[in-house]
Amino acid sequence: YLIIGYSLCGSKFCIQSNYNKMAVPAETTSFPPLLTIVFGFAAAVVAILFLLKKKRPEDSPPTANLGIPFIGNYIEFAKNPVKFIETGLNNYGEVFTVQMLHKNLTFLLGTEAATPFFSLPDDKMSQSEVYGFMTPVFGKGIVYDAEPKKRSQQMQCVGQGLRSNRLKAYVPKIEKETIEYLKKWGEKGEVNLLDALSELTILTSSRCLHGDDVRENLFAEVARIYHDLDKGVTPISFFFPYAPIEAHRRRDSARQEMIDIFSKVIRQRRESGDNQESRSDILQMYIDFQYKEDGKGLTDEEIVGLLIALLFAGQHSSTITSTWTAMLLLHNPEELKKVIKEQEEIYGGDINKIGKDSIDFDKVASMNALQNAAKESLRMYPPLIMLMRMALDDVETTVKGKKYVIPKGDIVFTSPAVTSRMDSLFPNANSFIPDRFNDAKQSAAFLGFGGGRHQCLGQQFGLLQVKTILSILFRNFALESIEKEIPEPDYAAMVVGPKNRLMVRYTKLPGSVF
Ligand code: X2N
Repeated sequence: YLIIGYSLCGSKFCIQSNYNKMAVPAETTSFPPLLTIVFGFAAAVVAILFLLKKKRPEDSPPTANLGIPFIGNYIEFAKNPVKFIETGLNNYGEVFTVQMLHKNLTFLLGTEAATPFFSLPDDKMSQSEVYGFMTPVFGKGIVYDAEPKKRSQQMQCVGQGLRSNRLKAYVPKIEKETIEYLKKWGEKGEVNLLDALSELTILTSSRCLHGDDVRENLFAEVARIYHDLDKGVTPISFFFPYAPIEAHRRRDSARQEMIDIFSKVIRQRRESGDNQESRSDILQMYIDFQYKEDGKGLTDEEIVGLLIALLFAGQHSSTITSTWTAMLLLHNPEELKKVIKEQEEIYGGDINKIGKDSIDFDKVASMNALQNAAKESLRMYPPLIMLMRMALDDVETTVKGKKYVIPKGDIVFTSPAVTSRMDSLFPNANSFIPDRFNDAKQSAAFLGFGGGRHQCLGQQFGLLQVKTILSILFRNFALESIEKEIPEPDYAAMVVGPKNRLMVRYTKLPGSVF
């Protein structure tokens, strides 16, 4: 880098050396073009960072080089992060470190190596440093940006709204939205499944999360604002969350708008004495929530922050999962047959006659084949292809008994996308085999919802939402994929879904509710 820096500088801009004094004509030494200065300066900074870098201890993981020197790692990572990590796994094994500019990224793949990633407490494996790029979306002091005590209480509050006894109340809400939405489809036609399920998912999320009042009076506005927030999470935001770009300006004003809208709703609800009985949505839970220590409630900004975080978390993951699940079932007729047969058993009738029958929590809970299909889709195409932590201390891990020490300060990665395709964990990893989740070992290796200490709080809710939607869809329409191939995942996205459109042909079934 010093060489590049000097030669760039030296070519136009006289540095104090005899060589240049003689070789460069006087007029070109007078004023250096801006680009040259910038380039030279950047190169010098990088060079200094390299020179200052501490040598890593003997027992730290092997260092991988996966592209042309210096910037190759970054380029290969940005092009296709999953392929990048897979190459590392094949060439260096389940633990390796990649230097990206001045940072060390350490990858832990497979159950054994990733154990400390999932099980160590936050003061060793920390989320707040690496997920800081979400803070301008969710807001200051929300989730990853909250101090530990506050965060664990927020998480408890979030968890409560997304678990067991609460879930029963969400099924009729999801059912109502799904039927209203599918009504518009008519007798037969063609749709882009990803777009359709994206629209349907945000409608169902809004009804469960925000409640009937917001869903019925403010949905169009909330959906528009959510769109701006969502577009504010780009690969650029991941590296520079506050870069002065248009997407970030829109993101910031969208968050303010969200606060303005919901502050009014919260005030109205407080004034009219709403409570958990009158409103069975998550917003009401947050309004009534009290922190344990001081009995104080959440501020309006905190409530809105949590609502945004949940909407964001649920929107992409559920849309993507329901789309892949439907698509993979349509491309695997034997597996689709099992799912249809299960619907017929639960509803006690032919698939052509059970569209009118309503759905409830117990029915959804008994849809095991459908759930295995959804989990298998998540295994093959996890929307979160990688998860991250910052090592706040030296952290030990082992691979086949061999010990490695990850130095303090490393950014630690694991990858559900890569781990899920390891044949050692999932035999025939590239085949769609939903029944594999009846096997305890493969079930335990599943990373579609992360795992350990910070495993997904929304997993029951997400599966409930996906299963309810797909049950209603399959009982009311016969579907056929127009696409000959299953599309590739779009690894350039922050939350990874199918790259291309996914057209399906549908025909209303005779026993349909419509
Ligand atoms: C070549 C620059 O660099 O364009 F949301 F309450 C809410 C998400 C963690 C994504 C890591 C890929 C970087 C490509 C760069 C809540 C449901 C959560 C949980 C492309 C040009 C959020 C970072 C993705 C790096 C890949 C963090 C989500 N359940 N949702 N092009 O999740 O949980 C929540 C939790 C992550 C990533 C990347 C590129 C709780 C480039 C230029 C170049 N990744 N990635 N959630 N790339 N370029 C969530 C976990 C949390």
